[in-house]
Amino acid sequence: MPNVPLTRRGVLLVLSSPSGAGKTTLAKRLLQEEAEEIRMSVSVTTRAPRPGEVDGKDYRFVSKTEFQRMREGGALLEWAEVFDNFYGTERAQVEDFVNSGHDVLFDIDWQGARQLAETMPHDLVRVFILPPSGGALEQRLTSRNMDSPEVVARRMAKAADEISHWPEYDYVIVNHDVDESYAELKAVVTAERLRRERQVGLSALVREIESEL
Ligand SMILES: Nc1nc2c(ncn2[C@@H]2O[C@H](COP(=O)(O)OP(=O)(O)O)[C@@H](O)[C@H]2O)c(=O)[nH]1
Ligand SMILES: [Mg+2]
Repeated sequence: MPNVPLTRRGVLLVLSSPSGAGKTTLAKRLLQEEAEEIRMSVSVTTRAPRPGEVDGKDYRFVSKTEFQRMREGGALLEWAEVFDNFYGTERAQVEDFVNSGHDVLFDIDWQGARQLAETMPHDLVRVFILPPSGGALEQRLTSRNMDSPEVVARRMAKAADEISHWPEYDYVIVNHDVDESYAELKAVVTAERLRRERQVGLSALVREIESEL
């Protein structure tokens, strides 16, 4: 009987979208359903926590001084400035997840996706979530009711900028319906896990199969 452990190289899955397109909902659901296989990259940020956000779970909230220290010390795999706040991905966290055989999910913007494409092109899978329309996006941003009208207006302006980067992604999901979009996201993850070059245990399995023929 072939008894080769089928190890595979984890996928670095980047989900980007304009604020309010449904990315966080899709990410949370994927993490819940795939809790064994996927880990969330919890970013560090200098922005203030929103009501309900938990330090260490939604973000690791740090001061600007601390962020700068991390950036200068090379602790960040990528970082970006968004709305006068800094956001970044801790290198050590990602390495731990990958080394323990997990896929890693990133909720980061186009600037982060671009940096990861330079440093880890073979592991990266980029998915962009589009809203079905501009009106739908505005409605989601307003009804969320967590931000002041000024902040909502700024986020709408920023949305146009974020959307302009859609051609830099490998997959695009138009979020008409969250269940449908989720099924599409799962299909992407399943297919990407099956890519030959990620299935690093395959040659050993094939050798064993061949030896039995
Ligand atoms: N490059 C980069 N972008 C990030 C990181 N963490 C969060 N972001 C992005 O920063 C933007 C603002 O995030 P946030 O303040 O949580 O507001 P949101 O737009 O409602 O999700 C979103 O596009 C996030 O995807 C990070 O570590 N790196
Ligand atoms: Mg978000």
